[in-house]
Amino acid sequence: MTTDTSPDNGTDEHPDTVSYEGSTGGWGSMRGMVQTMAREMSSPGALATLATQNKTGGFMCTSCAWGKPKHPHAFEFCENGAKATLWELTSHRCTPEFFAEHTVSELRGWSDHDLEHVGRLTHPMRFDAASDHYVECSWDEAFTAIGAELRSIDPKSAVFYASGRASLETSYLYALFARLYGHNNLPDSSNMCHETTSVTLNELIGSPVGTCVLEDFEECDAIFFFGQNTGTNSPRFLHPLQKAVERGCRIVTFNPIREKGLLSFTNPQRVGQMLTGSDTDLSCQYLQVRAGGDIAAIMGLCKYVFAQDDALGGTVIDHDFIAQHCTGFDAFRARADATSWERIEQESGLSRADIEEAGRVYLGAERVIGVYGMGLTQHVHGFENIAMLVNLLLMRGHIGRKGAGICPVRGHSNVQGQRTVGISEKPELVPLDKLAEQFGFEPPRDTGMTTVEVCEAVLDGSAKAFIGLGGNFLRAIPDQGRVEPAWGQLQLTVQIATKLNRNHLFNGRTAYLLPCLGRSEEDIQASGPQTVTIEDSFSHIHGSRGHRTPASEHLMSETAIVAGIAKATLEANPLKTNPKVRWDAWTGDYGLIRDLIAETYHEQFHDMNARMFEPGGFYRGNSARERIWKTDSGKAVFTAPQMLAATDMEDMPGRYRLVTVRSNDQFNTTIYGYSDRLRGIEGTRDVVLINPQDIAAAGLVAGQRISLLGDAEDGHDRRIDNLEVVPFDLPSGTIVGYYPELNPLIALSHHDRTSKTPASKAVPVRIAALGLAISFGHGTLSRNTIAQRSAGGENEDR
Ligand SMILES: Nc1nc2c(c(=O)[nH]1)N[C@H]1C(S)=C(S)[C@@H](COP(=O)(O)OP(=O)(O)OC[C@H]3O[C@@H](n4cnc5c(=O)[nH]c(N)nc54)[C@H](O)[C@@H]3O)O[C@H]1N2
Ligand SMILES: Nc1nc2c(c(=O)[nH]1)N[C@H]1C(S)=C(S)[C@@H](COP(=O)(O)OP(=O)(O)OC[C@H]3O[C@@H](n4cnc5c(=O)[nH]c(N)nc54)[C@H](O)[C@@H]3O)O[C@H]1N2
Ligand SMILES: [Mo]
Repeated sequence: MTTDTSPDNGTDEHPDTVSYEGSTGGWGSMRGMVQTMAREMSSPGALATLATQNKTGGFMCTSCAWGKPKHPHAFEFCENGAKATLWELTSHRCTPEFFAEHTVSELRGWSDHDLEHVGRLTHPMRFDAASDHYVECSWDEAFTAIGAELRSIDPKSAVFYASGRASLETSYLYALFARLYGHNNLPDSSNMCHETTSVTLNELIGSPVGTCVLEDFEECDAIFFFGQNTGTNSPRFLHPLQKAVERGCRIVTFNPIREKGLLSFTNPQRVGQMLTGSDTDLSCQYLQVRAGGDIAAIMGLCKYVFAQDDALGGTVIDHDFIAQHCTGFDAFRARADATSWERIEQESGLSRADIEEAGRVYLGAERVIGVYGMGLTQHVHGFENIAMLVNLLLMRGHIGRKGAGICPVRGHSNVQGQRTVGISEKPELVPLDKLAEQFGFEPPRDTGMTTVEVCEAVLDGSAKAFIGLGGNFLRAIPDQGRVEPAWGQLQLTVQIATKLNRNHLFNGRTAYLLPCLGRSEEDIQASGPQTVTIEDSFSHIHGSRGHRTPASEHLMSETAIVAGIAKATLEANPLKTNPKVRWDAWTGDYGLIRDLIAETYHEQFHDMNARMFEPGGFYRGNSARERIWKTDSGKAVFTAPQMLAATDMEDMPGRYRLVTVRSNDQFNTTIYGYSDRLRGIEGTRDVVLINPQDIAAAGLVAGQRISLLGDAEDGHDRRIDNLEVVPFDLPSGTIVGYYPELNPLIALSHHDRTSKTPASKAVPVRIAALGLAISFGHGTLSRNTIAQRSAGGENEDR
């Protein structure tokens, strides 16, 4: 299915589906922001704080990782960045009194929204299992108890998770602490997100991160966009996209959902557009690929390029570049030749004519950027998804040139940076020899656990302790229904957080909830107010300074908390202290930590303290951008994928591919509210979006309540009830619902084969309809039946 979105053909929404009439941005985004302010009763001055967001000398937004330009707009923030800040600056507080009123078991019945809405955590708390309450404790007590627990277990059974927000300074210390203590179990939210990118790009082009910088968007002629929802998840990206389109750049989008943000944009920073309600059309072609159909779609594009190259005497493909810089090209060509258009159409759900039209845009452009997000990474064959995009770009030498390149859009504001400075379970990505020399110790060399492996270790009892530096691990992972009940067997759980979330309600035998400063808040240490740094999606490093009064006088900075735990764990015996490890000094002056980072990663971070406030951030460089390929072969690698579908579940009647996505009113597991404005879904998140023909074929009706059943063939029952059927413009067989509510449907084993990133897209599920609802005495009995199968129409009970 494809839709032409050119202005003369712009009103082609499916007539009987739910959608949003406006464009992205515009007054709708203003209203979205104002609603969050009202809801959170954001503290006085919150608006003034927003004006310093993403500006030199101000603080860097805690929402997405999109680049911060050298010359920022008057308001360099978006609807969702503002929401994230206002959410942090709420005037609501989650106090010891609140915890005295509610047992932890009771709070498990609360929604994600209601838990965080209680407000900012104010005091360090210890979980008291006997009373089922959190009780106030002192920081000293917490650190001493945590240190004692950690010393009592094998370090290799401890997990130090990080959720992508904490600064480079905190992250560096956290990773150093793990290694001094004795493990590499440093999974990070990236393991559920762009780990597919880190692994694939590293193997194919010798760089774990994207090769583009912000300025490339000023020079590219075409952008090929795969599975990234810009309007919601990185709205500041809409500005460069709008400018690119206005100067003639063409955008081709592959996405099963017609996401508003990639269709049109009303720039809230342009008075003219706001007053006249006019907008800019973004995608020139919008291809509604099936979930998991991108390998096939890109194979189609490549086949078209080969055909044109043959027809035009080898002038289309950059054969010189390939000869000099690449390996694997012949095998890839052979694979493309052996792949029929028929199979490409079947697997992608797109017609050959549409793919060839996109191919003409590709060939008409001198500089092409490939952009992608979770729609490529969160698949069983996520590696091959990204590898195919690399193939497409390499064919015409679009990597390592200005205005061209590969651009994964990162999630958390410092998730890329956390990996850069050592939070990684893969020791080969960390300069361990350098750390050994710098701190005089022998770091562990064995590979640590990924997120999926942590879940397995919790299930089999081999994990003993979990520290969460931010995040909501237990809510973000797949197969929650299985992992949650096992969590209580952990000996120690520690959560460093700003707000209460579901993970905090599942505790180990010893458990602490430690409240930290947010990034917008002033962080004062022995040497005075502190700056922290973060790395954006484009490998640029920015200083960030909070100016707000902290939400409570009892908060500590993340850096101080990590150092406090480390010191209590490693220095209990004064005779064993390491003179090169100076937790108190580092906490007192973060500039000293930046000196350490600059020493460990000299080439990229030299003079970090002097450079951190450079407008636009300082660039730490990328070898692939210079066409230096740090791969095994020393070349950029073409891949001949073994499969055309990114899922390994066969199509069969009654089986659907479920895509879990974010709404416009959430940040991951933080649910701001119930308005997915840009998709026209209001008031609820308990929905399944289905194509109208599929609804009819399954014998369902719009508005009906159904259940979804996991369809992994591993013997575990997975089920979510009471979801409303919403007719939505989607490819047949692809259905959509919200993360994290639907996470219990995803089998732990359903992950990218190479990187182990959970495959939250194209999850195999079945539909069970509430059948006859029979009124019986006082209650209502209902019988569950599997819906009429789309093909055979047979019924089956479960
Ligand atoms: N406001 C806000 N901003 C955020 C976040 C947030 O929750 N809220 N989260 C942050 C984080 S951590 C991340 S990782 C990013 C996530 O940002 P995105 O990468 O945009 O992630 P998703 O919301 O999962 O949306 C994935 C997109 O891929 C499409 N898709 C699904 N399956 C396929 C497929 O098989 N093929 C193709 N081509 N497309 C597909 C979906 O329709 C959707 O448009 O955003 C970050 N920014
Ligand atoms: N089904 C499905 N599952 C997914 C995804 C999906 O698309 N579909 N996406 C995956 C992705 S891309 C990601 S990144 C993960 C996200 O997983 P996580 O990063 O673990 O989860 P978040 O929801 O971002 O974490 C929210 C919590 O972080 C804490 N927090 C907020 N700000 C701060 C701060 O400044 N410091 C500290 N210490 N804590 C803070 C708050 O207590 C808040 O409750 O989820 C993954 N799970
Ligand atoms: Mo993410």
